[in-house]
Amino acid sequence: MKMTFRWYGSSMDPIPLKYIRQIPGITGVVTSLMDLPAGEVWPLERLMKLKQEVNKAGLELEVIESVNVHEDIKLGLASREQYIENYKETIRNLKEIGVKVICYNFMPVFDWTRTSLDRVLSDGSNTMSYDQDIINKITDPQKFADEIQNQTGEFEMAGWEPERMAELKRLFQAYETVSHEQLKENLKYFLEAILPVCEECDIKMAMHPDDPPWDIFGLPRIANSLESFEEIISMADSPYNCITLCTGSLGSNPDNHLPEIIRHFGRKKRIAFVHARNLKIEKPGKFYESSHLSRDGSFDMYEIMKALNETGFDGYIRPDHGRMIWDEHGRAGYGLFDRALGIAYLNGIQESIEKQKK
Ligand code: DNO
Repeated sequence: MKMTFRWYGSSMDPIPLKYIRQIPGITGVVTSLMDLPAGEVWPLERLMKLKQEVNKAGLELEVIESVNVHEDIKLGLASREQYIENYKETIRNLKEIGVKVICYNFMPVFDWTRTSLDRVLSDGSNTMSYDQDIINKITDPQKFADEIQNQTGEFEMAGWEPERMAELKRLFQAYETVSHEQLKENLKYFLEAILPVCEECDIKMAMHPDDPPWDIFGLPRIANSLESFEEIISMADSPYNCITLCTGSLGSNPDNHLPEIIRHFGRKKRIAFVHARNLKIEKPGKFYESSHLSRDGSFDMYEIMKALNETGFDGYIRPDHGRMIWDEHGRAGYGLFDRALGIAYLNGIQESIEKQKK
């Protein structure tokens, strides 16, 4: 498997590529053109430049996270046709720079959601947390979104694009008539349209689970369990219709048995990308993001890595959200230090699994 690191681009990420290059075992970065609104074609010229910059630092660029899906596609509006054509063109351009995997999600309106970005843990570090009781009390999602944006400092929340956040009211109204079944239909339509292009370009689509893995604010969510992903990979049956196995997103629902889900989709060769992180479930619907270490959180990271190895996983993996430690100032969840510690830890587990195999 290839160890990677999410990086937001030199104008948006305070972490220099040369630091990332020094993390043991790293092969490449996972990035995107974050300033482009969802639905636009990613220009080849900009992609070439990005690739050159990453390669010059001694790193590969084979995974994009994310090419965001325009809301009109998720809503199934007639205007989706143009956005789907644009998505196809972006896929073709990504092929030109050697990309192998595109991570995306199909969550209505909000991407990942947290209720706090800076909860202080007993060791003095800061972390992100989620509490469904807080969400249940929110009557105005716009106010909530503004508060979260205020906590991010100068960094925009990935997946919370300003142009989307600016029209929350309209979007909430538009989703009033979209059921879970309709959302699935719209996903199927999208996948059927783009997968032939993915096959032609040898690029896997890796769908990210809903985070948290249940409906929020009354919006339908459809990618949050073994069964729902089974439905998703079968609705458009192509080896390019794959999953981003995000341990933190799926695992915040304790009914999701992570090693079992990994074995299930790993055997089918449908896991293209892994987000490996840990979190501590405090009670149903309430959790905080811990260090990657198994005993700090609720997941057995050794069993997770073992399941990946057992199914011969040879895709891309990255540490996921880290805490803010050592007074680092950066993008919530995406600092350098704790994610680098996460990689060192995953490397250690991997080495011991490989030695035991021999
Ligand atoms: C948050 C990320 C998500 C993820 C998207 C994939 O930290 O895991 O924003 O990138 O959902 O499209």
